[in-house]
Amino acid sequence: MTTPASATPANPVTGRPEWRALQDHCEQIKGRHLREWFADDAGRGERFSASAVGWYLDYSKQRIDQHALDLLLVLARASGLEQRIAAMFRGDAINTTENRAVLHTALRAPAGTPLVVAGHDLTPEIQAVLSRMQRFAECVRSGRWLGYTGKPIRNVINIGIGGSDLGPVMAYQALRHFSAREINFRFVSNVDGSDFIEATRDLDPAETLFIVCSKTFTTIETLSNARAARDWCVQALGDSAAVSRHFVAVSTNAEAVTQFGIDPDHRFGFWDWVGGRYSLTSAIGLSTLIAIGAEPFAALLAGFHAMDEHFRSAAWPQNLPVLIGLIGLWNSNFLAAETQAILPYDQYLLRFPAYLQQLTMESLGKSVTLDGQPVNYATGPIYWGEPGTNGQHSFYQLLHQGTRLVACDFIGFCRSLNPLGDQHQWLMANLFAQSEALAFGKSAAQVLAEATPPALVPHRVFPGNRPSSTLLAEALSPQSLGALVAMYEHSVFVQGAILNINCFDQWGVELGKALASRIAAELSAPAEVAAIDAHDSSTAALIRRYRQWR
Ligand code: G6Q
Repeated sequence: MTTPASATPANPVTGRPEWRALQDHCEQIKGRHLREWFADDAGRGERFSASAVGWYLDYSKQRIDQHALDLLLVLARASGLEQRIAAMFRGDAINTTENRAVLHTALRAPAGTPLVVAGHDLTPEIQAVLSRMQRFAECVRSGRWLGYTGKPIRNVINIGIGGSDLGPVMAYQALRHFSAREINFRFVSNVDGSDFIEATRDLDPAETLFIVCSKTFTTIETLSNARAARDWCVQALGDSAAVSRHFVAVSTNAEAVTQFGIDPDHRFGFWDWVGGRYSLTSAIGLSTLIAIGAEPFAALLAGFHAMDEHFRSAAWPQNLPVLIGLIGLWNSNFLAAETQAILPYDQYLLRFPAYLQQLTMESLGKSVTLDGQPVNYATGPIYWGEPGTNGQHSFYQLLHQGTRLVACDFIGFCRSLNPLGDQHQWLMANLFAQSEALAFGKSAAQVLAEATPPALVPHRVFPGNRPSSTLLAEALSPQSLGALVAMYEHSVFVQGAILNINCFDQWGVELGKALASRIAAELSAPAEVAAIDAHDSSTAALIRRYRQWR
């Protein structure tokens, strides 16, 4: 959706002269092909690039010119991005609908960096939790933490959902190369019992530790799975006292944790100023810390922090999160790309697209401004993706020849963690080839010149001009992963600031939860009591069918 020309000047986003200027400029350049831009400027590939904190960003294959970039930078400034960045780092309550500060950046600041919010220095508490996490992780890793029957822990299961699951599972998968191989790590999130059953079926409860991650400790999925885990454990070990050796919790809700039966000393806390999808560097990262150990975990935090500092202080034309955010805005709001593919050419980043999907779509999927006014512009492109090269053999067809414009982010590493013959070379050759093919395509003349039968020519033409960025680092490591995640976190912030929406709430998840609670009661109630007909005719018919067939 592009902005309607009738946007009122009063509109704080599309009414800005800077926004209008971008629309006008977009009209002028959107017919140009990347082939022309590269032909006209031999230095384009180098010029439209930036690097920081071990990451190189090439955005030359975006359909953008210097003037568009300059206008975007002006728009960002006019939108108050600078002040908003300062407000976030300072601890202002920028999550206005929940009246909360947004301080995930404080979680990864080095010890000894005071952060005083409302007269209170947050750093000592943050460091105290981190130290407890480190001691506990070391105990588990070294085999000193014993289960109820005296056996060391060989299995760690993280129970959580959304922000209390996607960060831990993504980080574990990403950093598996650095993980303690003698411990199995599993992640249970879905309220579907199959998730829990499959995760535990081959495990010995006497050797299993559950980390129940829930900021609120009220989430139905997590509490259902935690209860199933408690039953599984107590039944096998024959004593409810076993819970204290096999369960720890990560939560802000001390009371509910104790009520559940988890030893208060085994609770790792965090704070309401950490949003779920921004919580990987809080105690929610406990499973990651157990997996990789204290030093690599510190390197992960350092990677995050280095990118935080880069975001806060680097000049915007070289600022990776600012550039990624502005390009995202350009693609979505001016070129009308509805989706953004995340294409990591690294098997360890298997869950990275899913992680980013929550980060971006929960943050930017809003249709009212900070003041509650309806927006008249697109927000929140659809993020999706798969690791390369698998995607090439499935959905890349649409990227190359479909009718939709899909913006792509390629992510790759120059050194493999598992060199195997020439396979890494092939992997990276594919990455570079895909971005080249998307940008430049293949014209009818080129296809014909290959002696293609004329009837086949239209089928073999690649239009090109499909925008992509490429992110490269030397190698996947805790440090480079931390920087990568922070880069995307802040790019979301940049888009939210310009779009004038709240990136830190998620009211859109509430209605379904409330309806599910009501329907759950109706599914189990006797037919004469269940108020099924109070629903619309579709929902009522589905409920009746379920009751009949179950
Ligand atoms: C993330 C959201 C959401 C949240 C889950 C789990 O930003 O807030 O995904 O993380 O709903 O919530 P709890 O941690 O409270 O169980």
